[in-house]
Amino acid sequence: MKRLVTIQDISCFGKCSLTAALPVISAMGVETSVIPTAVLSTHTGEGFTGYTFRDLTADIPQIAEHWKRIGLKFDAIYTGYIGSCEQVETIKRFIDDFRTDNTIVIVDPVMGDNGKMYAGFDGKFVKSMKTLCAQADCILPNSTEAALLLGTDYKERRSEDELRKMISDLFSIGCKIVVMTGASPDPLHNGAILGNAENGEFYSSFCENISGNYHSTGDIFSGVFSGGLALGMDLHKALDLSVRFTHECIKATLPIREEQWYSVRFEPCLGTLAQECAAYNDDKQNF
Ligand code: PXL
Repeated sequence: MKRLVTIQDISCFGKCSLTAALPVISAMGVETSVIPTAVLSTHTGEGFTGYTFRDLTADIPQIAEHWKRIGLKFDAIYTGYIGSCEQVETIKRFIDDFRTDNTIVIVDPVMGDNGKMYAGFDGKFVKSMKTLCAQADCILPNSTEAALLLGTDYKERRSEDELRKMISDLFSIGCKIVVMTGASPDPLHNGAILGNAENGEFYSSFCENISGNYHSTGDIFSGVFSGGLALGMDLHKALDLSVRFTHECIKATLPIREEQWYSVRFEPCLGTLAQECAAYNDDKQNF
């Protein structure tokens, strides 16, 4: 069984970060370990104010020390929301300690959406996040985060060529694979574009666009993509699966959009995801 560790906060209410990544990646048949970076009463996105925030940075080296003593190894390390520059440095050390030649490191540089930074982040944090991205095999920014990492202006819509250019510019940070999430080059389509610096290839995967902003879709997308890579899927398959699953979650949310304004209803979609990944695993074992 493949094993992944995901490092991100636990927002007790709001179905994002760990409370989304853990069920999704587990459903894919990947053993999922977690390092909670902070405990928040809710996520910090639009609609919530007055949330609590308990920083767990000091626990991370202690967890790492214990895991080293018991010899834990991971096929994938996937980082999401990180609360401070200091925490970024601690996580970089964790990656240095646990990365092997067979570990894939995926960094979702969670910093904002829809042209706005999430509460509590600033330019210093962007610089710090860039240094974490430099350690990754693969980064998954949305277009807001890509603009922050590149120091360019956010634009609501960019053509596919413009998005590819941004991806190529992001290679200079040092990671081989860049996946631009929430890519919507025209009003009818939404999905993701992957660029591979090693072979110069671009690959796009789109679904029909559903208008509106849906919180937590970035975390769900990154969870499925990371789980897929941990299972050994090729980049195209992992990208197609992530785009399709995220789209299904948004579709499942539409009938209860008013009450689920803070996230998406991924729960009814987990069964199909589990079946698809089990079929992928069985098929792979036949070769
Ligand atoms: O979904 C990304 C995310 C994760 N964790 C926390 C957040 C957000 C986005 O708002 O606030 C705490």
